[in-house]
This record gives sequence, structure tokens and C-alpha cells, in this order.
Amino acid sequence: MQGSANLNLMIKAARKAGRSLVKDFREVENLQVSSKGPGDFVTKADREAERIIMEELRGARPSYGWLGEETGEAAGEDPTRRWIVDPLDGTTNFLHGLPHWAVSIALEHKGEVVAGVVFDAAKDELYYAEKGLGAFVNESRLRVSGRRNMIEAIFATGVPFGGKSTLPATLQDLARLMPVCAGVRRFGSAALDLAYVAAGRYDGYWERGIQPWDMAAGLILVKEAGGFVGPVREGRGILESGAVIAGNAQLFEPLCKILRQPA
Ligand code: LIP
Repeated sequence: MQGSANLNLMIKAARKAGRSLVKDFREVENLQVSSKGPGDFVTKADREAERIIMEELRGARPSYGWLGEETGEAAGEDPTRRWIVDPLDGTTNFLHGLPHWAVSIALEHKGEVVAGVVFDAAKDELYYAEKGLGAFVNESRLRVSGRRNMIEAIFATGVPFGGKSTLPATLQDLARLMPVCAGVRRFGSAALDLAYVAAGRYDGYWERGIQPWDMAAGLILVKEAGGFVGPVREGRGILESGAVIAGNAQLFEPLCKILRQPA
């Protein structure tokens, strides 16, 4: 795909941050056995990855706004555009030496995500999409799955760190959904969960209580791969509400129906 200059910039930044994280990830396993554990080391790796991304993106587009997991929000001279960045989505996996985490970078224009990159650096899978141009992983085009029957479908979900206030609702979701589908997975990275929906590996995904940077890039991957995304509570913006449902064209509505039932 012949992407825009912005998409190429995002890919360059994601690859550079990904290389730095892969180097650090190799160290993490050694640190597991130390009494202090790898906690501080991972925090540093995460911050360094965001620094790399910020240097690339803000260096090239100084007027754009910024929303990053580690550095927070900064308005830009151009109020219509902002980067939404999670340098390390799936931090807990990274910390435990599990190779399932990603760099996530989105570009928002006038409140809409118009480009997204999710880089699974440990597996060297680069997912990217741009509005109207489709979604890809490395050189291959992405398509959501074609499954039509709930009972054959696999869904993914997440429970944000510590469960917090979303745990009871998520347990209720599971009680309603698991008897009518083939299974539910919880892999620990919202960005990759959405990328896997785009790739047709999962038939759908939902999560409550997540942040805009966890999902912004993944949302456009799903849409450009022919899937649907929506908020858990209708009438609210997905990024603002922090609760998302994504699915293939046939199962998105049935999934929404189950997850939107009153408590
Ligand atoms: C993670 C999300 C994941 C959620 C985790 C966490 P982080 O993001 O992607 O879906 O269940 O608890 O919030 O913190 O690794 O960037």
C-alpha cells in the first residue's frame, strides 16, 4: 500500500521504538530472578520508547497535538490533529517475559482516527491502516473473519490492571457470552486484540475501562479490514467512554446485543 507521508512517519517511529523495546525485552527475562524484579527496568523501557516516538513524530510535525500514555496530553498549534500513542501496550505481558505486546500509534484528525500503526515487534508483525486505503499486516491485506454463527466464534476481552470497577460488569459479560460462543481469550494487549480482529483471528473483542491510547490505532485497523467498532454504551464516543466493542460484519450486532443488556 502506498501510504501517506504521515503513515510512513508513524511506521518509522513504531519500528524504531520497537527495536529499542525488543532489546530491553531480552533483558527482562534475566531480571525476573532478581529480588527487585524487572519493574523499574520496564518503566524505563516504556518511557524510552515514548521518547523515541515523540522525537520522531513531533520533530517532523511540531504543530500536531499529542496524547501519550507516559507523557500525557499537549495541545498543538494545529488543534485539528493529534498523535495518540501507547509506546508499550501489554506492559504486564512485557514485564513477565510474555512476547505479546505492541507499540501503538494513531493519528486523529478532527476527532476521527485517520491512520493507525500497531507494531508487534517480538513477532515482527507490523499492522497499519489509513482511512480509505485498507488495512495490512506487513505486506498482506487484512480482512475480518467471515464467521456468521456465534457458536463458532472466538472473542477476546481484557480486564484492566487490578480489575478495578470494571470487573463485575466483565464477569457478567462472560456469563452471558461464554455459553453461546466457542470461547473467550484474554491475551493482555488491547491494541493486539483489535489487530487480531482485523486479521480475522478473533471474530470480535470488547473491553471496559481502557484508555484512548490502548485502542485508537486498533480501531482503524478493524474498520479498514471490513469490521465494525462501537462503544459499549450507545450514544457515547468510543475513545471518551473507554469501553469498546469490535467485531466482524456478521457478528458485531449480536455481540453488541449481548454486551449492551442492562445489568
Ligand atoms: C493494557 C491494555 C489491556 C488491558 C491491560 C492494560 P497497557 O494496556 O491494552 O487490554 O487489559 O490491563 O490496560 O497498560 O499495557 O498499555
